[in-house]
Amino acid sequence: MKKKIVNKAVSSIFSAVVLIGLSNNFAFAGRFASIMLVGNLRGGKTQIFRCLCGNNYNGDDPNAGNQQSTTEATHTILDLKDDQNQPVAITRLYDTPGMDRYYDAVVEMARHCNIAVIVHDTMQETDEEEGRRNTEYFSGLFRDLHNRMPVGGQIFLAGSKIDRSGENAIVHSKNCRMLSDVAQFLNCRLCFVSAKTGEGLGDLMNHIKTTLSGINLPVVDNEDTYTKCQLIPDPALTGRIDGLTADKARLEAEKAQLNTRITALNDQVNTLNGQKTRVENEKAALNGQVNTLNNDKRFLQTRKGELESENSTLRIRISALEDQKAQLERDKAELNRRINAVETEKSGLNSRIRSLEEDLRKSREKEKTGWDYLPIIGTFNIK
Ligand SMILES: Nc1nc2c(ncn2[C@@H]2O[C@H](COP(=O)(O)OP(=O)(O)OP(=O)(O)O)[C@@H](O)[C@H]2O)c(=O)[nH]1
Ligand SMILES: [Mg+2]
Repeated sequence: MKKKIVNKAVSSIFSAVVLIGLSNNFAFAGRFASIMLVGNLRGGKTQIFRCLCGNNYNGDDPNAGNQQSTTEATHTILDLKDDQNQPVAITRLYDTPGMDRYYDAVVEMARHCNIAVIVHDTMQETDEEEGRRNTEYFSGLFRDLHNRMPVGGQIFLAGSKIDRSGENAIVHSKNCRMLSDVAQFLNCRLCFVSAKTGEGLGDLMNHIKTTLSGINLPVVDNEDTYTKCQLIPDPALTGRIDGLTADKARLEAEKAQLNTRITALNDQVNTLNGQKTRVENEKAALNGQVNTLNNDKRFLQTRKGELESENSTLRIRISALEDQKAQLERDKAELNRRINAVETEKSGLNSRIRSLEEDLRKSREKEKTGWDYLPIIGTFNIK
């Protein structure tokens, strides 16, 4: 009986161990993840991809065929395990092309990816304008990826080629600073790696594993979407893209010409506006003068009215004075006539006085001489 109980206990423990083991296996065997390396041209994605897949860096080998840009999304399946060699996820790691014309197709891939690693060359020559464009590019890429990634998806930033930092410390630190600003702004993880020396790749892989362990992953692998050659454009499309690129270049040239014309026209408009302002100022000044002159005119018209009424008063007075003058002339003529009459009377009287005096003198002579006539010795006049 005792032996039976012991056997039963042993077989229960054994079945429990087997069950736990199996359940662990099933749990992890069914976790499938996808990771994409994304970023701009020549950033170092393909070399990082090679190294994460367990291959050697061959970026400096001219015969390796890796000097050319990637034109296809390729993937390798990695069976990721943690430090305790426990399975993390069966992972499709995708390398993607960095050329602009694949941008839309590449961001569409994010719909299937749980992690996207944005790779940027820390040795990229960057002036202020370029730095601003890079920051905009990262923000736009982050937004486009984030909008498409499944729930729980994570985006990392990876600064690449750090083995070259000694070649130009200023450029390197500029790019590192820009990346850490972007990472802080977008609140995403940043690591620095070199595919050439392997530096930082272990950290990157650890971040990937830790992140995948915390994400709810699909239990069925149905995302075998982006196989090799998936993104090679068909010749008809390439021709069309080339045509559109040529059109775009032509339109941009036209746009530049139009912008130049617009600038010239704006200059003319500014000049004309300047002239208009001057003319308007002159007009305002002239209007001021016109107002002053109108005021003067009103004043002069009033004054003219006053003077005209004074004039008519004076005319009336003049005509009255002329009447008076005519009367005076008439009175004067009358007086002259009377003076003449008096003169005539006076000369008549003088003649009479003289004749009387003659008579008197004669009579005195006669008295003295007894003569009727004596020569005249002197005369006197009555005045
Ligand atoms: N010194 C150094 N050079 C590297 C490193 N990684 C890449 N390179 C160089 O950069 C070149 C471009 O690297 P790729 O990995 O092809 O870049 P990519 O991002 O895949 O480029 P696209 O496919 O055009 O988008 C390589 O040919 C190497 O010459 C690195 O870690 N260190
Ligand atoms: Mg590449």
